[in-house]
Amino acid sequence: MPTIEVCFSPNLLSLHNLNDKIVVVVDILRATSCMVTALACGVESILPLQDVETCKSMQLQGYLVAAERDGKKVEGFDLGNSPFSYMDSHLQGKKIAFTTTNGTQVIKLSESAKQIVVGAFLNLSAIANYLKKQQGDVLIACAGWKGQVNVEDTLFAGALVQELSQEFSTANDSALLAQSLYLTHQGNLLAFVSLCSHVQRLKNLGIQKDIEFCLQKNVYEIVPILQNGSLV
Ligand code: 3SL
Repeated sequence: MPTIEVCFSPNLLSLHNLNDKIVVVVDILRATSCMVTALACGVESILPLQDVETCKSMQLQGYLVAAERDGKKVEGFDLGNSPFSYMDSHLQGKKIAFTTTNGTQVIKLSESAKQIVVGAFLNLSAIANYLKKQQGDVLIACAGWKGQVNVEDTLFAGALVQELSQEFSTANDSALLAQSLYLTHQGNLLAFVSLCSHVQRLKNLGIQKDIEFCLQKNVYEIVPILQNGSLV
């Protein structure tokens, strides 16, 4: 039976051997929710990048550029980090270079993985079905916040563990911890997530709508996969 485990913070990724794992990167609020939305709405590809300057320079190569730092769109960029801004027919067929505070950092840190896919509540079942077919060991890599653990990514990890519990065995206690948290709060994810630090941090930015959207399950069927450095 393949195994499933959870890495709660990017600072713990070095404890894992990634090259024999499928890594599911998750940043529920809001990077991976945006990526799933953008690709589901017809964006051709997303190039995840770590720094703002490199991202901006991709404009010269015909990319639209998207950047978020500390929850805000970076000045001078085409797009920020709200899933609603990616539901735009003008973005269909476009390539987007994307950098965010935590989400795109984890994708880069996971580059030695056998494969990287991007997960969110929005594509939970699609990711679970994909992983069942692959039959390989899985690591769920939570973006957290600047190296710290967070509630919303851990809840997603628990939901995915729950979906896969018949087909995968747990490699260590991490999957069990996340699953137990999810099972406790699955009846009202929004109430629990509303207490979390990132929501408190984002309160002044007026993104309640984004938070509610990002907690919806199975809105999209898409499984974004990193291929040649870009998510498609
Ligand atoms: O940290 C990130 O990558 C972002 O998703 C954070 S925010 O939701 O845009 O604040």
